[in-house]
Amino acid sequence: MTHTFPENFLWGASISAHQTEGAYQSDGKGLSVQDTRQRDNHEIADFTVAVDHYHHYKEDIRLLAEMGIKVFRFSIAWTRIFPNGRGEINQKGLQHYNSVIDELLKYDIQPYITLNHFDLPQALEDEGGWGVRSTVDAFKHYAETVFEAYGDRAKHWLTINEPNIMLLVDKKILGKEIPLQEKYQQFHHLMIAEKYAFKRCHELIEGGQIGPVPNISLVYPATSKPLDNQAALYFNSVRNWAYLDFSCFGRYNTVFKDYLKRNNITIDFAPEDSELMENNFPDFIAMNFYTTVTVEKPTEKDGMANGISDQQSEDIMEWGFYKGFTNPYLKKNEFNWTIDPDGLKTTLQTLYDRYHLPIIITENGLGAKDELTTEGNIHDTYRINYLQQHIDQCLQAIEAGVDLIGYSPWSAIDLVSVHEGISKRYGFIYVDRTEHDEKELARYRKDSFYWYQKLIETNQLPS
Ligand code: BGP
Repeated sequence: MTHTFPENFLWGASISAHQTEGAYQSDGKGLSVQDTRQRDNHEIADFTVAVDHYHHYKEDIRLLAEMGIKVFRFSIAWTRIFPNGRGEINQKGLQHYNSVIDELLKYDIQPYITLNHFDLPQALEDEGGWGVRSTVDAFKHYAETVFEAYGDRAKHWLTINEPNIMLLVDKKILGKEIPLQEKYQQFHHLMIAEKYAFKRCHELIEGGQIGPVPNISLVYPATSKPLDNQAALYFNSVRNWAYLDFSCFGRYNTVFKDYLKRNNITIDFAPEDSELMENNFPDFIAMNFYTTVTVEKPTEKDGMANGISDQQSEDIMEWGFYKGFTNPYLKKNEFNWTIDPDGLKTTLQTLYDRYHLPIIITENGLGAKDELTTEGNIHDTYRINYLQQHIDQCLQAIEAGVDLIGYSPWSAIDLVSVHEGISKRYGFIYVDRTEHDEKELARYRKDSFYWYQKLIETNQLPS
Protein backbone atom coordinates (compact mmCIF):
# COMPACT_ATOMS: atom_id res chain seq x y z
CA MET A 1 0.00 0.00 0.00
CA THR A 2 1.47 3.34 -1.03
CA HIS A 3 1.17 6.50 1.00
CA THR A 4 0.57 8.54 -2.14
CA PHE A 5 -2.75 10.21 -2.94
CA PRO A 6 -4.25 10.47 -6.45
CA GLU A 7 -2.57 13.20 -8.48
CA ASN A 8 -5.44 15.70 -8.54
CA PHE A 9 -6.58 15.08 -4.96
CA LEU A 10 -8.17 18.25 -3.57
CA TRP A 11 -6.32 19.26 -0.41
CA GLY A 12 -8.25 22.05 1.22
CA ALA A 13 -9.18 23.79 4.44
CA SER A 14 -12.55 24.97 5.75
CA ILE A 15 -14.25 27.75 7.67
CA SER A 16 -17.71 29.25 8.07
CA ALA A 17 -18.65 32.94 7.84
CA HIS A 18 -20.13 33.53 11.30
CA GLN A 19 -17.35 31.70 13.13
CA THR A 20 -14.53 33.69 11.50
CA GLU A 21 -15.60 36.95 9.85
CA GLY A 22 -16.72 39.08 12.77
CA ALA A 23 -17.74 42.53 11.40
CA TYR A 24 -21.21 41.37 12.35
CA GLN A 25 -22.84 44.69 11.44
CA SER A 26 -20.28 46.13 9.03
CA ASP A 27 -20.96 47.36 5.50
CA GLY A 28 -24.69 46.88 5.72
CA LYS A 29 -24.74 43.32 7.08
CA GLY A 30 -28.00 42.37 8.78
CA LEU A 31 -28.33 40.27 11.94
CA SER A 32 -28.44 36.49 11.72
CA VAL A 33 -29.70 34.00 14.29
CA GLN A 34 -26.07 33.50 15.31
CA ASP A 35 -25.80 37.21 16.20
CA THR A 36 -29.00 37.20 18.25
CA ARG A 37 -28.97 33.67 19.71
CA GLN A 38 -29.66 33.12 23.38
CA ARG A 39 -26.28 32.56 25.06
CA ASP A 40 -26.08 30.57 28.28
CA ASN A 41 -22.35 31.01 28.71
CA HIS A 42 -21.03 34.57 28.62
CA GLU A 43 -17.57 33.30 29.57
CA ILE A 44 -16.89 32.46 25.92
CA ALA A 45 -16.37 34.66 22.87
CA ASP A 46 -19.37 35.57 20.72
CA PHE A 47 -19.31 36.06 16.94
CA THR A 48 -19.20 39.87 16.84
CA VAL A 49 -15.44 39.96 16.11
CA ALA A 50 -14.52 36.23 15.92
CA VAL A 51 -11.09 36.37 14.21
CA ASP A 52 -12.02 39.32 11.97
CA HIS A 53 -11.54 37.31 8.80
CA TYR A 54 -13.77 39.91 7.12
CA HIS A 55 -10.90 42.43 7.26
CA HIS A 56 -8.00 39.93 7.37
CA TYR A 57 -9.11 37.74 4.43
CA LYS A 58 -6.20 38.76 2.16
CA GLU A 59 -3.62 37.92 4.81
CA ASP A 60 -5.42 34.66 5.64
CA ILE A 61 -5.68 33.59 2.02
CA ARG A 62 -2.01 34.39 1.47
CA LEU A 63 -1.13 32.13 4.41
CA LEU A 64 -3.37 29.38 3.05
CA ALA A 65 -1.71 29.73 -0.34
CA GLU A 66 1.67 29.38 1.40
CA MET A 67 0.39 26.18 2.99
CA GLY A 68 -0.45 25.02 -0.54
CA ILE A 69 -4.18 24.28 -0.40
CA LYS A 70 -6.01 23.66 -3.69
CA VAL A 71 -9.53 24.41 -2.45
CA PHE A 72 -10.93 26.70 0.23
CA ARG A 73 -14.32 25.87 1.73
CA PHE A 74 -16.03 28.92 3.15
CA SER A 75 -19.60 30.14 3.54
CA ILE A 76 -21.32 33.31 2.40
CA ALA A 77 -23.19 35.21 5.12
CA TRP A 78 -26.72 35.47 3.68
CA THR A 79 -27.20 38.66 5.74
CA ARG A 80 -24.34 40.40 3.91
CA ILE A 81 -26.15 39.88 0.60
CA PHE A 82 -29.68 40.40 1.89
CA PRO A 83 -29.54 42.03 5.36
CA ASN A 84 -33.17 41.00 5.95
CA GLY A 85 -33.03 37.75 4.02
CA ARG A 86 -34.72 39.16 0.92
CA GLY A 87 -35.43 42.49 -0.78
CA GLU A 88 -32.75 44.92 -1.79
CA ILE A 89 -29.24 43.54 -2.40
CA ASN A 90 -26.50 44.99 -0.18
CA GLN A 91 -23.90 45.86 -2.79
CA LYS A 92 -21.03 46.10 -0.26
CA GLY A 93 -21.74 42.54 0.84
CA LEU A 94 -21.90 41.31 -2.74
CA GLN A 95 -18.60 43.05 -3.45
CA HIS A 96 -16.90 41.54 -0.40
CA TYR A 97 -17.25 37.98 -1.65
CA ASN A 98 -16.30 39.07 -5.17
CA SER A 99 -13.00 40.22 -3.67
CA VAL A 100 -12.60 37.00 -1.65
CA ILE A 101 -13.14 34.84 -4.75
CA ASP A 102 -10.77 36.97 -6.84
CA GLU A 103 -8.14 36.74 -4.09
CA LEU A 104 -8.43 32.94 -4.04
CA LEU A 105 -8.16 32.65 -7.81
CA LYS A 106 -5.03 34.85 -7.70
CA TYR A 107 -3.38 31.89 -5.93
CA ASP A 108 -5.19 29.30 -8.06
CA ILE A 109 -7.24 28.16 -5.07
CA GLN A 110 -10.71 26.90 -6.02
CA PRO A 111 -13.61 28.25 -3.92
CA TYR A 112 -16.00 25.63 -2.50
CA ILE A 113 -18.80 27.85 -1.25
CA THR A 114 -21.40 26.89 1.36
CA LEU A 115 -24.61 28.83 0.73
CA ASN A 116 -25.70 28.76 4.36
CA HIS A 117 -23.86 27.69 7.50
CA PHE A 118 -26.22 27.95 10.53
CA ASP A 119 -26.64 31.74 10.13
CA LEU A 120 -30.22 32.26 8.89
CA PRO A 121 -31.20 35.96 8.68
CA GLN A 122 -32.98 36.97 11.89
CA ALA A 123 -35.67 38.76 9.87
CA LEU A 124 -36.66 35.41 8.33
CA GLU A 125 -36.47 33.70 11.71
CA ASP A 126 -38.93 36.31 12.99
CA GLU A 127 -41.38 35.19 10.27
CA GLY A 128 -41.07 31.52 11.29
CA GLY A 129 -37.62 30.57 9.99
CA TRP A 130 -37.28 27.16 8.33
CA GLY A 131 -40.71 26.30 9.69
CA VAL A 132 -42.46 28.39 7.03
CA ARG A 133 -42.45 28.05 3.24
CA SER A 134 -41.59 31.70 2.62
CA THR A 135 -38.08 31.04 3.95
CA VAL A 136 -37.62 28.42 1.22
CA ASP A 137 -38.60 31.04 -1.38
CA ALA A 138 -36.19 33.59 0.15
CA PHE A 139 -33.39 30.99 0.14
CA LYS A 140 -34.06 30.17 -3.52
CA HIS A 141 -33.78 33.84 -4.46
CA TYR A 142 -30.63 34.28 -2.36
CA ALA A 143 -29.03 31.23 -4.02
CA GLU A 144 -29.96 32.48 -7.51
CA THR A 145 -28.46 35.89 -6.67
CA VAL A 146 -25.05 34.51 -5.61
CA PHE A 147 -25.01 31.94 -8.43
CA GLU A 148 -25.49 34.81 -10.91
CA ALA A 149 -22.94 37.06 -9.14
CA TYR A 150 -20.14 34.51 -8.67
CA GLY A 151 -20.94 31.55 -10.93
CA ASP A 152 -18.54 32.72 -13.62
CA ARG A 153 -15.63 32.01 -11.23
CA ALA A 154 -17.04 29.78 -8.46
CA LYS A 155 -18.01 26.40 -9.88
CA HIS A 156 -18.35 24.30 -6.71
CA TRP A 157 -21.17 24.88 -4.24
CA LEU A 158 -22.42 23.30 -1.03
CA THR A 159 -26.02 23.86 -0.01
CA ILE A 160 -26.93 24.09 3.71
CA ASN A 161 -24.35 23.07 6.30
CA GLU A 162 -25.30 20.12 8.46
CA PRO A 163 -29.11 20.41 8.48
CA ASN A 164 -29.08 17.20 10.55
CA ILE A 165 -26.90 18.66 13.30
CA MET A 166 -28.78 21.97 13.22
CA LEU A 167 -32.01 20.08 13.94
CA LEU A 168 -30.71 17.27 16.19
CA VAL A 169 -28.45 19.51 18.26
CA ASP A 170 -30.65 22.61 18.01
CA LYS A 171 -29.97 23.80 21.56
CA LYS A 172 -26.22 23.99 20.99
CA ILE A 173 -26.32 25.21 17.40
CA LEU A 174 -29.24 27.65 17.59
CA GLY A 175 -29.57 28.26 21.32
CA LYS A 176 -33.15 26.91 21.34
CA GLU A 177 -35.02 23.60 21.31
CA ILE A 178 -37.42 22.91 18.44
CA PRO A 179 -40.49 20.71 19.14
CA LEU A 180 -40.51 17.46 17.13
CA GLN A 181 -43.39 18.28 14.75
CA GLU A 182 -41.87 21.69 13.95
CA LYS A 183 -38.41 20.15 13.68
CA TYR A 184 -39.42 17.79 10.89
CA GLN A 185 -41.44 20.35 8.98
CA GLN A 186 -38.20 22.36 9.06
CA PHE A 187 -36.42 19.23 7.81
CA HIS A 188 -38.74 19.15 4.80
CA HIS A 189 -38.29 22.85 4.03
CA LEU A 190 -34.50 22.64 4.39
CA MET A 191 -34.35 19.69 2.01
CA ILE A 192 -36.71 21.32 -0.51
CA ALA A 193 -34.60 24.49 -0.34
CA GLU A 194 -31.61 22.29 -1.17
CA LYS A 195 -33.47 20.85 -4.18
CA TYR A 196 -34.03 24.39 -5.48
CA ALA A 197 -30.30 25.07 -5.05
CA PHE A 198 -29.43 21.92 -7.04
CA LYS A 199 -31.86 22.95 -9.78
CA ARG A 200 -30.82 26.60 -10.08
CA CYS A 201 -27.09 25.88 -9.82
CA HIS A 202 -27.33 23.55 -12.80
CA GLU A 203 -29.49 26.06 -14.71
CA LEU A 204 -27.49 29.21 -13.96
CA ILE A 205 -23.83 28.16 -13.71
CA GLU A 206 -22.06 26.68 -16.72
CA GLY A 207 -20.18 23.65 -15.39
CA GLY A 208 -21.57 24.34 -11.92
CA GLN A 209 -21.36 21.44 -9.45
CA ILE A 210 -23.24 21.28 -6.17
CA GLY A 211 -23.60 18.93 -3.21
CA PRO A 212 -25.24 18.50 0.19
CA VAL A 213 -23.02 18.91 3.25
CA PRO A 214 -24.37 16.84 6.17
CA ASN A 215 -22.41 15.82 9.22
CA ILE A 216 -22.16 12.05 8.90
CA SER A 217 -21.30 9.70 11.75
CA LEU A 218 -21.91 6.02 11.21
CA VAL A 219 -23.97 4.69 14.09
CA TYR A 220 -22.77 1.54 15.91
CA PRO A 221 -24.94 -0.73 18.10
CA ALA A 222 -23.75 -0.89 21.71
CA THR A 223 -23.84 -4.72 21.66
CA SER A 224 -24.80 -7.54 19.28
CA LYS A 225 -28.23 -7.63 20.94
CA PRO A 226 -30.84 -7.53 18.13
CA LEU A 227 -32.62 -4.57 19.75
CA ASP A 228 -29.38 -2.59 19.99
CA ASN A 229 -28.94 -3.27 16.29
CA GLN A 230 -32.44 -2.01 15.65
CA ALA A 231 -31.64 1.13 17.66
CA ALA A 232 -28.60 1.70 15.43
CA LEU A 233 -30.74 1.16 12.31
CA TYR A 234 -33.17 3.86 13.44
CA PHE A 235 -30.52 6.37 14.45
CA ASN A 236 -28.53 5.79 11.26
CA SER A 237 -31.69 6.75 9.38
CA VAL A 238 -32.78 9.66 11.56
CA ARG A 239 -29.26 11.12 11.81
CA ASN A 240 -27.75 10.25 8.40
CA TRP A 241 -29.80 8.58 5.67
CA ALA A 242 -32.97 10.69 6.08
CA TYR A 243 -30.93 13.62 4.78
CA LEU A 244 -28.78 11.95 2.15
CA ASP A 245 -31.60 9.76 0.77
CA PHE A 246 -33.62 12.96 0.25
CA SER A 247 -30.65 14.70 -1.39
CA CYS A 248 -29.44 11.79 -3.52
CA PHE A 249 -32.54 9.61 -4.11
CA GLY A 250 -35.22 12.30 -3.85
CA ARG A 251 -37.26 10.32 -1.37
CA TYR A 252 -38.04 9.86 2.30
CA ASN A 253 -36.06 7.02 3.87
CA THR A 254 -38.39 4.17 4.89
CA VAL A 255 -37.12 3.70 8.45
CA PHE A 256 -37.25 7.48 8.90
CA LYS A 257 -40.86 7.49 7.72
CA ASP A 258 -41.66 4.91 10.39
CA TYR A 259 -39.95 7.12 12.97
CA LEU A 260 -42.11 10.07 11.86
CA LYS A 261 -45.27 7.96 11.92
CA ARG A 262 -44.58 6.57 15.40
CA ASN A 263 -44.01 10.12 16.62
CA ASN A 264 -47.29 11.27 15.00
CA ILE A 265 -45.37 13.72 12.84
CA THR A 266 -47.00 14.80 9.58
CA ILE A 267 -45.19 16.75 6.88
CA ASP A 268 -46.89 19.43 4.75
CA PHE A 269 -45.91 19.05 1.09
CA ALA A 270 -46.40 21.77 -1.50
CA PRO A 271 -47.73 20.70 -4.93
CA GLU A 272 -44.34 21.26 -6.60
CA ASP A 273 -42.36 19.24 -4.07
CA SER A 274 -42.58 15.76 -5.58
CA GLU A 275 -41.42 16.94 -9.00
CA LEU A 276 -38.57 18.93 -7.37
CA MET A 277 -37.49 15.96 -5.28
CA GLU A 278 -37.43 13.52 -8.14
CA ASN A 279 -35.64 15.66 -10.70
CA ASN A 280 -32.81 17.53 -9.01
CA PHE A 281 -29.72 15.76 -7.72
CA PRO A 282 -26.21 16.56 -6.49
CA ASP A 283 -22.95 16.09 -8.40
CA PHE A 284 -20.99 15.08 -5.29
CA ILE A 285 -21.44 14.65 -1.54
CA ALA A 286 -19.58 16.92 0.88
CA MET A 287 -19.28 15.13 4.21
CA ASN A 288 -18.32 16.50 7.61
CA PHE A 289 -16.89 13.76 9.85
CA TYR A 290 -15.69 14.06 13.44
CA THR A 291 -16.45 10.64 14.87
CA THR A 292 -18.92 7.74 14.94
CA VAL A 293 -21.71 7.43 17.50
CA THR A 294 -23.01 4.42 19.44
CA VAL A 295 -26.54 3.74 20.61
CA GLU A 296 -28.46 1.11 22.54
CA LYS A 297 -32.15 0.27 22.80
CA PRO A 298 -33.59 2.05 25.83
CA THR A 299 -35.30 -0.18 28.40
CA GLU A 300 -38.34 0.53 30.58
CA LYS A 301 -36.03 1.24 33.53
CA ASP A 302 -34.63 4.15 31.55
CA GLY A 303 -37.98 5.92 31.80
CA MET A 304 -37.58 9.29 30.12
CA ALA A 305 -34.28 9.72 28.32
CA ASN A 306 -31.53 10.81 30.66
CA GLY A 307 -28.27 12.31 29.57
CA ILE A 308 -25.06 10.29 29.27
CA SER A 309 -21.68 11.83 30.10
CA ASP A 310 -20.54 11.74 26.48
CA GLN A 311 -21.47 15.11 24.97
CA GLN A 312 -22.78 13.79 21.69
CA SER A 313 -24.79 11.07 23.43
CA GLU A 314 -26.73 13.67 25.35
CA ASP A 315 -27.78 15.14 22.03
CA ILE A 316 -29.15 11.91 20.64
CA MET A 317 -31.54 10.94 23.36
CA GLU A 318 -34.87 9.83 21.94
CA TRP A 319 -36.96 7.77 24.31
CA GLY A 320 -38.08 4.47 22.76
CA PHE A 321 -35.89 4.34 19.66
CA TYR A 322 -32.31 4.74 20.77
CA LYS A 323 -30.23 6.04 23.60
CA GLY A 324 -26.70 7.41 23.45
CA PHE A 325 -24.04 4.97 24.65
CA THR A 326 -20.41 5.75 25.44
CA ASN A 327 -18.30 3.47 23.26
CA PRO A 328 -15.76 1.85 25.64
CA TYR A 329 -13.40 1.10 22.73
CA LEU A 330 -12.87 4.73 21.70
CA LYS A 331 -10.72 7.44 23.25
CA LYS A 332 -12.05 10.99 23.78
CA ASN A 333 -10.53 14.41 23.28
CA GLU A 334 -10.37 17.08 25.99
CA PHE A 335 -13.83 18.28 24.90
CA ASN A 336 -15.32 14.84 25.44
CA TRP A 337 -15.69 14.01 21.75
CA THR A 338 -14.87 10.40 20.86
CA ILE A 339 -12.11 9.80 18.30
CA ASP A 340 -12.57 7.01 15.73
CA PRO A 341 -10.24 7.14 12.69
CA ASP A 342 -11.17 3.59 11.63
CA GLY A 343 -14.78 4.72 11.72
CA LEU A 344 -13.98 7.27 9.02
CA LYS A 345 -13.03 4.52 6.53
CA THR A 346 -16.13 2.52 7.42
CA THR A 347 -18.30 5.62 7.07
CA LEU A 348 -16.75 6.50 3.69
CA GLN A 349 -17.22 2.97 2.34
CA THR A 350 -20.80 2.83 3.60
CA LEU A 351 -21.59 6.21 2.05
CA TYR A 352 -20.00 5.40 -1.30
CA ASP A 353 -21.65 1.99 -1.44
CA ARG A 354 -25.03 3.63 -0.83
CA TYR A 355 -24.87 6.70 -3.09
CA HIS A 356 -22.09 6.07 -5.67
CA LEU A 357 -21.22 9.77 -5.82
CA PRO A 358 -17.80 11.42 -5.50
CA ILE A 359 -17.17 12.47 -1.89
CA ILE A 360 -15.18 15.40 -0.51
CA ILE A 361 -14.60 15.64 3.23
CA THR A 362 -15.30 19.27 4.13
CA GLU A 363 -14.85 19.03 7.87
CA ASN A 364 -12.68 16.82 10.04
CA GLY A 365 -10.46 18.11 12.82
CA LEU A 366 -9.53 18.28 16.46
CA GLY A 367 -10.66 21.03 18.79
CA ALA A 368 -7.95 21.61 21.41
CA LYS A 369 -6.64 24.23 23.83
CA ASP A 370 -3.50 25.19 21.89
CA GLU A 371 -0.75 27.14 23.63
CA LEU A 372 1.19 29.99 21.97
CA THR A 373 4.81 29.90 23.21
CA THR A 374 6.82 33.08 23.89
CA GLU A 375 8.74 32.29 20.68
CA GLY A 376 5.49 32.34 18.69
CA ASN A 377 5.21 28.57 18.19
CA ILE A 378 2.27 26.24 18.67
CA HIS A 379 3.33 22.62 19.09
CA ASP A 380 0.03 20.96 18.18
CA THR A 381 1.42 17.43 17.79
CA TYR A 382 -1.92 16.04 19.00
CA ARG A 383 -3.63 17.65 16.00
CA ILE A 384 -1.00 16.30 13.61
CA ASN A 385 -1.58 12.82 15.07
CA TYR A 386 -5.37 13.19 14.72
CA LEU A 387 -5.10 14.36 11.09
CA GLN A 388 -2.49 11.73 10.21
CA GLN A 389 -4.71 8.93 11.52
CA HIS A 390 -7.78 10.20 9.67
CA ILE A 391 -5.98 10.97 6.41
CA ASP A 392 -4.49 7.47 6.54
CA GLN A 393 -8.04 6.11 6.67
CA CYS A 394 -8.94 8.30 3.68
CA LEU A 395 -6.11 6.70 1.73
CA GLN A 396 -7.27 3.23 2.77
CA ALA A 397 -10.80 4.10 1.62
CA ILE A 398 -9.49 5.25 -1.76
CA GLU A 399 -7.47 2.04 -2.11
CA ALA A 400 -10.68 0.15 -1.28
CA GLY A 401 -12.44 1.82 -4.22
CA VAL A 402 -14.11 4.88 -2.68
CA ASP A 403 -14.17 7.88 -5.04
CA LEU A 404 -12.90 10.31 -2.41
CA ILE A 405 -11.89 13.47 -4.30
CA GLY A 406 -10.73 15.75 -1.51
CA TYR A 407 -10.06 16.47 2.12
CA SER A 408 -10.73 19.93 3.52
CA PRO A 409 -10.28 19.81 7.30
CA TRP A 410 -11.81 21.99 9.97
CA SER A 411 -10.44 24.49 10.24
CA ALA A 412 -8.19 26.62 8.05
CA ILE A 413 -7.74 29.17 10.82
CA ASP A 414 -8.73 29.28 14.50
CA LEU A 415 -12.36 30.27 14.85
CA VAL A 416 -15.11 30.57 17.43
CA SER A 417 -16.61 27.18 18.22
CA VAL A 418 -20.34 26.85 17.70
CA HIS A 419 -20.78 26.72 21.48
CA GLU A 420 -17.40 26.47 23.17
CA GLY A 421 -15.62 29.71 22.33
CA ILE A 422 -12.24 30.50 20.77
CA SER A 423 -10.19 28.40 23.18
CA LYS A 424 -11.48 25.30 21.42
CA ARG A 425 -9.03 25.79 18.56
CA TYR A 426 -9.13 23.83 15.25
CA GLY A 427 -6.95 25.86 12.90
CA PHE A 428 -3.66 25.32 11.11
CA ILE A 429 -3.22 29.04 11.82
CA TYR A 430 -3.38 30.29 15.41
CA VAL A 431 -5.12 33.60 16.08
CA ASP A 432 -3.89 35.38 19.18
CA ARG A 433 -6.95 36.42 21.16
CA THR A 434 -8.66 35.16 24.28
CA GLU A 435 -12.37 34.68 24.99
CA HIS A 436 -12.77 38.33 25.95
CA ASP A 437 -9.59 40.10 24.82
CA GLU A 438 -9.28 40.34 21.04
CA LYS A 439 -5.70 41.69 21.37
CA GLU A 440 -4.13 42.20 17.90
CA LEU A 441 -5.64 39.04 16.42
CA ALA A 442 -2.12 38.22 15.20
CA ARG A 443 -1.78 35.10 13.06
CA TYR A 444 0.82 32.37 13.79
CA ARG A 445 1.62 29.19 11.84
CA LYS A 446 1.18 26.07 14.01
CA ASP A 447 3.38 22.98 13.66
CA SER A 448 0.39 21.40 11.85
CA PHE A 449 0.61 24.20 9.24
CA TYR A 450 4.10 23.01 8.21
CA TRP A 451 3.11 19.34 8.46
CA TYR A 452 0.07 19.85 6.17
CA GLN A 453 2.16 22.03 3.81
CA LYS A 454 4.63 19.16 3.35
CA LEU A 455 1.84 16.61 2.93
CA ILE A 456 0.26 18.70 0.18
CA GLU A 457 3.61 19.35 -1.48
CA THR A 458 4.53 15.64 -1.57
CA ASN A 459 0.93 14.41 -1.90
CA GLN A 460 2.12 11.71 0.46
CA LEU A 461 1.39 10.83 4.05
CA PRO A 462 4.61 10.76 6.05
CA SER A 463 5.06 7.12 7.15
C1 BGP B 1 -19.68 21.22 12.87
C2 BGP B 1 -20.01 22.60 12.27
C3 BGP B 1 -18.86 23.58 12.32
C4 BGP B 1 -18.08 23.50 13.63
C5 BGP B 1 -17.74 22.04 13.97
C6 BGP B 1 -17.00 21.91 15.28
O1 BGP B 1 -20.86 20.59 13.23
O2 BGP B 1 -20.35 22.45 10.89
O3 BGP B 1 -19.41 24.87 12.13
O4 BGP B 1 -18.80 24.10 14.64
O5 BGP B 1 -18.93 21.27 14.05
O6 BGP B 1 -17.95 21.92 16.32
P1 BGP B 1 -17.75 22.86 17.59
O7 BGP B 1 -17.64 24.23 17.06
O8 BGP B 1 -18.96 22.61 18.41
O9 BGP B 1 -16.49 22.39 18.25
